[in-house]
Amino acid sequence: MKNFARLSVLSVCVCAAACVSNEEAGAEAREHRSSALGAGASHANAQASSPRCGTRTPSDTELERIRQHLARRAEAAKKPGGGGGGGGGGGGVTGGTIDVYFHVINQGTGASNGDVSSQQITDQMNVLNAAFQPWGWSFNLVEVTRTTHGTWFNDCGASSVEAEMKNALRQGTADDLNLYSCNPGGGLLGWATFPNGYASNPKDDGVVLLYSSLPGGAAAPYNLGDTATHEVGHWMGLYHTFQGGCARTGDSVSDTPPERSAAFGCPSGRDSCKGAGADPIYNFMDYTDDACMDHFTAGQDARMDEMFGAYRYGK
Ligand SMILES: [Ca+2]
Ligand SMILES: [Ca+2]
Ligand SMILES: [Ca+2]
Ligand SMILES: [Zn+2]
Repeated sequence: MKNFARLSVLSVCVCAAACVSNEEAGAEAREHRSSALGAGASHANAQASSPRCGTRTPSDTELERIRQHLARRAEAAKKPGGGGGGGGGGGGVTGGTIDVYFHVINQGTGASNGDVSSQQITDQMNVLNAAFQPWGWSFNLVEVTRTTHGTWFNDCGASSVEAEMKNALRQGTADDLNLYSCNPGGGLLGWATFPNGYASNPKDDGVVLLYSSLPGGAAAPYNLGDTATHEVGHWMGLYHTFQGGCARTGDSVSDTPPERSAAFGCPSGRDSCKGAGADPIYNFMDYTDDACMDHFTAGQDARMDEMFGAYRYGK
């Protein structure tokens, strides 16, 4: 069961929207392939000497394509008579309940082998809900799967293994969240796919987490569950607050001040770009410690709502 809060004023011509999405899907597929080749293995983040997050950095071309798609939707929603029906998933949403499938991959019994406890999963869901509920989104755990598979557990960071694992386990459609916990290695805490990637590769859609990043895990200072918050932020359509450095476009969100590079620890008062205020080190989309990051902004909420409506809702 899903309940999504719809924007009643938002709606688009179903035909036009369908044509646009098909065109976009092809483009995203090409993009994904070329960026994967460029990166060498799997989800390497070109920007990061740091390991925290392996989510790929979208290219300027991809960002521009998304910007145009969102602008067309916003324009279509303003047209009188554009409010009818809303079939085909063309409507806008401001929040809702997202069904979650949690896939625990382990190499045996016990937390040290990746067999995280039900309590940790419950705590993780609570962390996600606390972070997103102020902005209208909640997460409903519908199923936990547990798989003992040494290769999936230890090599989930390799794209061929990741694909095999996801092809076997992923459930639901574009507006359902699949989380995988495993041990990707290389210091990676997790990575996510973006909403606009769903159409070209639905089985790849989801979030992969280092098992010990769950609340109570061993990955201190990243063991309060905010790796999942951060990665689900990507899954909802957000980028790193340091994306693009000090450039004005940055993370495509206007109320997160730009920052030159990722922040680590909790460097209070850091201000790495001229103007626009101090760096957003307390934001969930930076690289700071779990204990440091504590919020999304209204601008990020608007971005999540737009991205979810455009690429996930009803898809
Ligand atoms: Ca919202
Ligand atoms: Ca920004
Ligand atoms: Ca600044
Ligand atoms: Zn990230």
